[in-house]
Amino acid sequence: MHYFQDRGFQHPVSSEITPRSAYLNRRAWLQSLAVGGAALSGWAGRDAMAQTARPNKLAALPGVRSTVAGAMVMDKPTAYGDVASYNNFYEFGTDKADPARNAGSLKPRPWTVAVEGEVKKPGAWDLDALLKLAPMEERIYRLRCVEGWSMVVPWVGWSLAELIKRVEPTGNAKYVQFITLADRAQMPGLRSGVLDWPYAEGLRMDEAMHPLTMMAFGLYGEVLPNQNGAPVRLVVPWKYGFKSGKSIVKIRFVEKQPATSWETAAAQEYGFYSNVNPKVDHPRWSQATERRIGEDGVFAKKRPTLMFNGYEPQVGQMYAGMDLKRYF
Ligand SMILES: Nc1nc2c(c(=O)[nH]1)N[C@H]1C(S)=C(S)[C@@H](COP(=O)(O)O)O[C@H]1N2
Ligand SMILES: [Mo]
Repeated sequence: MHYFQDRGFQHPVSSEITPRSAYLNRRAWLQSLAVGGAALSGWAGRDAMAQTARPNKLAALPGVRSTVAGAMVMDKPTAYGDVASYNNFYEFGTDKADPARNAGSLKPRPWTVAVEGEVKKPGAWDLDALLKLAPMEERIYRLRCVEGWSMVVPWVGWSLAELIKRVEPTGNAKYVQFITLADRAQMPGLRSGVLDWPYAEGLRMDEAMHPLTMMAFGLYGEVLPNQNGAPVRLVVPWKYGFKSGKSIVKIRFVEKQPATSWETAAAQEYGFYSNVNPKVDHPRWSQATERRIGEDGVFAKKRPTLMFNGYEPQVGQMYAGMDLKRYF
């Protein structure tokens, strides 16, 4: 991946500056000059430079570099091949390789997302309307799975707040529930009883409105691979990955804290909040460190897990005064 090129005018961390990577960076830059020379002048050129190189596997879905605080982490993005082949999507099987193998049966079009509950403007949003709802942005987020691994993904989408503003929540809307597709004809994993289907997740209203909370339609400048939650998924980067429901079909605004599939399955292990927190261990394992996918050679060091997955400056205030051991 042409990673350095994507950092705009920021500098990579010093440990990553090696002669070889500097050379590769320069070569990528020269190639971009050769193919896109005209686009390099002015703002359009800057936006183009900000975008992550496409793998050319699926339809293009470009996004402009996000200006949301915290939206562009400095970590090197995980290779597309890893992002699209090491997945949790239990509707297609519980093995990491199952979603990529089985999700070909998912039909991401036509698609509608129903918005209901405590809103003044309930209704069904067609995928094409959602794609046009707000400008597409590229955001490079860390994703930390509760199992102890992490990735860095260049998503394409917009802040969920954009949709929430348009549907006008009532004063009774305190939480948002997300329901994802559960169709036995498309999803072989539904035959297993590992979770209650459909997969359900939830956020507090302020979490849902936070600019980092994202509706993602793509990654690496292309539409989402089915195994990553096509055609639209949630991404909540400071929470464990399971809060980020894939292939969303319903968004419901409610007054009471909604049930979630993982809490229903094992309430002692998976709380409603599920903020990434290295100081609150899972009952069966530590959450202090993580394995970054792509760095898993024999000599790879584990990385320390960061409070709120590194997004504490942006999200910490929402939890001020809360006992995070109790509200895990
Ligand atoms: N519908 C649905 N969404 C889901 C899951 C799932 O099994 N079903 N797994 C979650 C978990 S545990 C993680 S870590 C992330 C993984 O996203 P990725 O495969 O795109 O990396 O998706 C989340 N969203
Ligand atoms: Mo996960």
